[in-house]
Amino acid sequence: MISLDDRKLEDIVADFPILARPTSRGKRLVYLDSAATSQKPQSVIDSLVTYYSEYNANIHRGVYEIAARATDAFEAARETVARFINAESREVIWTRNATEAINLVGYTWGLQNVKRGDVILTSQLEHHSNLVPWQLLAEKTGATLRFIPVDERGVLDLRGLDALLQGAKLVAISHVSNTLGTITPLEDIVGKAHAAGATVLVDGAQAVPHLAVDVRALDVDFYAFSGHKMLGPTGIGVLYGKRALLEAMPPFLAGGDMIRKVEYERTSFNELPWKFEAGTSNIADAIALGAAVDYLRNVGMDWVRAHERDLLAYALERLAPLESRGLAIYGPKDPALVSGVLSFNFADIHAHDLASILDLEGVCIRAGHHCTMPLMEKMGWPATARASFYVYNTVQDVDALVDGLEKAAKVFKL
Ligand code: 7TS
Repeated sequence: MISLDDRKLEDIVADFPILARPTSRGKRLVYLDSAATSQKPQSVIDSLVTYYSEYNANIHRGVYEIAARATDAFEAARETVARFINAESREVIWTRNATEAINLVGYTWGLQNVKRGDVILTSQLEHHSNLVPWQLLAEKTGATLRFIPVDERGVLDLRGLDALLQGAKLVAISHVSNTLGTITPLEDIVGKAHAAGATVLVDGAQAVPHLAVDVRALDVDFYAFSGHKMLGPTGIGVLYGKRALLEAMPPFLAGGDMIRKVEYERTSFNELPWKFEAGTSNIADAIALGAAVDYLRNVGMDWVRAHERDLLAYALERLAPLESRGLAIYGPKDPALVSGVLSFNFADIHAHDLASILDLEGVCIRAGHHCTMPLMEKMGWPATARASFYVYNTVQDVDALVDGLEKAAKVFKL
């Protein structure tokens, strides 16, 4: 049965000011689109306001007090994030988002290491951010793309993995699918990939917000994620890389801060992590991401995972009666295999119409291809409606979703 810890959950909900604001139609805001971006707790908002109102200054250069405070807070946030994923601080590179982190690897490690005839192995369920960069790299280098297939449930089929890994230089795979929420069994892939001589990059954009992630235990080489999906602000993301790999890589962007010594004809580069952080960094948002991680650590990632599993189980139970009226739920219906994502279609109602009807009730879901067009094409879904859960969602939110779907059934006379 569902064991939602109500007092704790009430306190969490109260930390998110946006959830207390009714919609323009006077409805309670039911936010079920955290896979697109999460809401922000007051502590994260305060962190931004405090930086700009108390110690806004550029970092790594000013000697005055507020510049030193800004530098300290910026580097402390890096340490907080590093500890959260069990990395060293110098292995945590700030980027704008997961997309930029993945592209950074493509343009540096990729162009340096991937050669004609090499194989880049990815999967059929990737977000475009973990597909298009590898298409570009393959085009530039003459490498070949290969795909781990997904079965009809949307689960990776690893039976042919050994053959797929032959000749692989890179395995680029998501930790959690944004469209279906399926969790990739990385432990079944990473060891084999390394044994085959491949480097492993994991797109963790949908994992770090929802699961306890330990990059060292996973033994991945690169791991990319975004701050805005994990209670942090937009515009800040992370590339984790194993130190030896990052040290051997050429820089990505060039300019200030990433240098040690510049002469007219040549430059020597800064040490890690700053070698990869050219120009003025996103100081405020990095600091606020540190505040978001503090918040998540306080809540506890085990609690986050258990809470989302409970919500998903509850949603599956509440939605089951609608299946006889044409509700199709995609992905494995097993909360142990899935993070807090629920993708569905309802009879022949277009997903966008469903999302619009739910919006009238204050329920925010996403409809479309979720930046996984090849997966949608393969599965034969023109679009899906997607509800995604996070720390601040409640059973009442799930009830509002179900009520909204009942309304849609009435409108469409199902
Ligand atoms: N990888 C995965 C698995 C994602 O879900 C997303 C964003 C990205 C990469 C890119 O993240 P960004 O922060 O660099 O944009 N996914 C979604 C989504 O599912 N709905 O909106 C954005």
